[in-house]
Amino acid sequence: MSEPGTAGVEGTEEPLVLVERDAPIALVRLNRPAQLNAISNGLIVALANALADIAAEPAIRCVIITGGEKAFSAGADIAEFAAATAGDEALTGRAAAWDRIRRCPVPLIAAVDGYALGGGCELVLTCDIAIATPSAAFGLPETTIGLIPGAGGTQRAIRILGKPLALEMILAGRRLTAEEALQHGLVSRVVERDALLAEARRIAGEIAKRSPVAIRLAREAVAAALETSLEDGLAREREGFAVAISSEDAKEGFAAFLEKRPPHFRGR
Ligand code: DAK
Repeated sequence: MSEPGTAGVEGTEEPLVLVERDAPIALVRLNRPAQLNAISNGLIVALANALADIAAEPAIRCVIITGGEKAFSAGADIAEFAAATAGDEALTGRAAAWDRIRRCPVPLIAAVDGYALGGGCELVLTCDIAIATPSAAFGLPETTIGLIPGAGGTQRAIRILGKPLALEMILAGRRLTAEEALQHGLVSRVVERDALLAEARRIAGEIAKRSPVAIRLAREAVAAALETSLEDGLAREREGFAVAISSEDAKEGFAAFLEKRPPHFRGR
């Protein structure tokens, strides 16, 4: 999974992301612990590649993205940025990798322990669902180093957290505790560290039980709420509903309910 010359631990062939497959769930762990999982170009490309590989495997129905105990991710690699300029190919490649992650066709669950700052917080905002331990801390401190969030933070934080809180985070460096993140809808649960992955797997397992067609259409309709007007979003929902109700999966879901048995969805 590692890219040439982008070893997780400098000078070694340690991969930048570790992938464990246990169908229907894959777990992807960011793996630059000495740099608090700072997002280098290599790391973001490795993550996008790992998700593309996983998305091509029909047996995998949900992906959990996690980091370490001290940090989910402390954000973009500042040392790398220090050597970059706006037109750099690496920066362009980084944006393309973020776009690929955003469009991942498989649901993503962020399981967050420790710092989720800058790009780390943006990765959480990009995931479908996020859960956290009580030690998690969320922030968008880019302006502290003269940058602005570059992976969707200015757009998603305001939609998810509302303007005053998003702007306090972006303009004044406010960090959210896990409880605050829960209260404001950035995460859906806070669980103890030793239960974090089990809880993420439990949620992933629930997603995997359901119709893949319905999951895909529901994600697309919900994404429209963040991306378009209410009118367009409602139209997208109506279109998705029409596709869902004509699917084999829906027929199976109705039959299973009426016959009082579990459904066997085939993703069609
Ligand atoms: N980059 C590089 N190295 C980092 C790092 C980072 N973001 N965060 C931590 N490290 C490294 C430290 O340099 C240190 O390395 P050594 O000195 O041991 O070699 C090691 O990780 C441990 O960090 P600390 O010694 O600082 O640990 P502390 O416990 O004292 O502090 C901290 C932890 C997380 C509070 C602190 O490390 C910190 O403030 N880190 C920086 C957080 C930050 O400012 N993040 C935002 C970065 S800007 C874009 C996409 C995304 C973005 C931009 C554009 N495009 C698609 C265009 C995103 C931008 C950002 O995220």
